[in-house]
Amino acid sequence: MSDGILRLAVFGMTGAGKTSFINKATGAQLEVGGSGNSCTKDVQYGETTVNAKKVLLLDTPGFDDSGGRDADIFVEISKWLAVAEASGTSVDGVIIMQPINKPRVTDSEQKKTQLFKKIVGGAFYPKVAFGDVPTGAKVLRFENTERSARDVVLHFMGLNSNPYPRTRLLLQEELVQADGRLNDTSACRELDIMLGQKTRSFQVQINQGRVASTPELQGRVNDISKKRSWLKTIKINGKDLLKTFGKWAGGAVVSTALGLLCEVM
Ligand SMILES: Nc1nc2c(ncn2[C@@H]2O[C@H](COP(=O)(O)OP(=O)(O)OP(=O)(O)O)[C@@H](O)[C@H]2O)c(=O)[nH]1
Ligand SMILES: [Mg+2]
Repeated sequence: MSDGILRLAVFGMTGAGKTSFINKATGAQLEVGGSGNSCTKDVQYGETTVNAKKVLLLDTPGFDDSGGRDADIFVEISKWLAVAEASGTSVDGVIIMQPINKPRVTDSEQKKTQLFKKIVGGAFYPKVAFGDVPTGAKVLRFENTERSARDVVLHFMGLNSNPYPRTRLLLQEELVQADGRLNDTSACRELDIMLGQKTRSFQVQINQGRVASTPELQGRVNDISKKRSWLKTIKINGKDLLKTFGKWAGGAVVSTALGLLCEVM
């Protein structure tokens, strides 16, 4: 963007350390999770200045593999990206955080990485820092220190000469092409496949007597099915969202996610 603000979006599974990273990079004190529970509920951001340039780091709720809620998180991230697109705000880089303190990458993490790749799209990979190695993306290490967090930000600053060229994520492009129909995006299709696999795996476990068919489990299976149908009905219009959110706040900043945008409008 010609406004000279560097905007980076941070994605990753719950507990990957997204909020911790943003706190270290910016000195913010956003709430950080404890053992295993998903922490960040809404999109929020931290801001800082590096080399006299303003940097906004977008913190997103992590997918937590609980099924239905992953659909809600995906829709929230999609809305934010659509509003960003509608307001002419660029995403200058994406950081996909992956924990390295675990002995191996779980199947669920691998699937979610697949989903992030579909949100971001191959053309954007040069502006992605990743925990694994898709072609063109850069692997950077955050060591839970202020220094390493700043180094990550500096990496993106180096990539984005000023004025920062505008780049779109695949999901943003596809939403424009599909007139806002979320279901017509690669990422939504990927999520639908994942949710379908999740219900089938629950069903197989129940049928084989490996888990008891409790009302709680049945409830989760039903919730996922409902969310899959719901995803097919969603239409996201970034411009409309911008207006609606603006009204809620009487023209002022409503949520932290929009704060990121309102500052540049
Ligand atoms: N050892 C170590 N612990 C970390 C690191 N980053 C985060 N943690 C810890 O991991 C836990 C979760 O960190 P968060 O920053 O809340 O993770 P998150 O990705 O924002 O999680 P959600 O908001 O649930 O999506 C916290 O207890 C952190 O202290 C790291 O680099 N090293
Ligand atoms: Mg968080």
